Amino acid sequence: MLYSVRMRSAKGGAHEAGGRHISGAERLAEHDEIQQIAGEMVARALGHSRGCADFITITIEAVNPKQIRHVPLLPVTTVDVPDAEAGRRAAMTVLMRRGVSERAVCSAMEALLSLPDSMRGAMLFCKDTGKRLDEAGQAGIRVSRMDIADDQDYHQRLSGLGLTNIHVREALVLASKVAAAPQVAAELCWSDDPEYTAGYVASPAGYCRFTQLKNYGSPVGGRIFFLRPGTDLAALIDYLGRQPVLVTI
Ligand code: PML
Ligand code: MG
Repeated sequence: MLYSVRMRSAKGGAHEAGGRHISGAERLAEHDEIQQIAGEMVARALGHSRGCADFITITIEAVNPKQIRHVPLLPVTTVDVPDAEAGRRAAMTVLMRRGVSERAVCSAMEALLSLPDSMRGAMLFCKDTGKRLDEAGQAGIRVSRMDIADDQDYHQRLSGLGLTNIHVREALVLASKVAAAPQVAAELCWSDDPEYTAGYVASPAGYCRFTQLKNYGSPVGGRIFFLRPGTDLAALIDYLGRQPVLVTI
């Protein structure tokens, strides 16, 4: 039996009460891993570079094994860029190659760059018009209930690419779940951790990292999913948040 172990934390009270988002985490754990994983999540929320959380919620919930879906791990490439502006230009090119219109790419960049602070979830944009489609406001749409199927293999794979940090570990699993949704043409993300400047464009074609998509020291990052026109939003939001997914190598 696997359990969804998930955490979200904020400072200044709960998210719903106006607290500032600090961090979130998602795992699918075996019974005897739950305590350790939950403990690590609490430690992260209390020692985060975005601030020390004063509201932490951990949810632990059994997952019906029959409901688990397997999706493939996206192949990873890294593009070294000299600064964030160059990174964003390169990311725009990749997004357009993935079928996102120039208008939508520009409106997404503007939306991320003008965020007053990071959101805990993602924004959903139409890949053609560049209009925001969800009504989740500053909370955004959370991607939940996913993990890698084989942790050791994953660690080896990432280490072989020189990628050992927790940001990649988590983001690549999330992006693999998102890219497996047929309604999603592509994703754009950069980190909200002030000391982490990297970000990526993901699609079924792969996870393309850029070493810099924002300036060092900025606590503002986020995610945008570009949807195909005609997407059933409720079905997609249900998949993203509720469908348990194991990512396989
Ligand atoms: C995050 O901090 O949660 C997002 C990280 C995005 C980039 C991860 C990577 O280096 O590939
Ligand atoms: Mg973060």
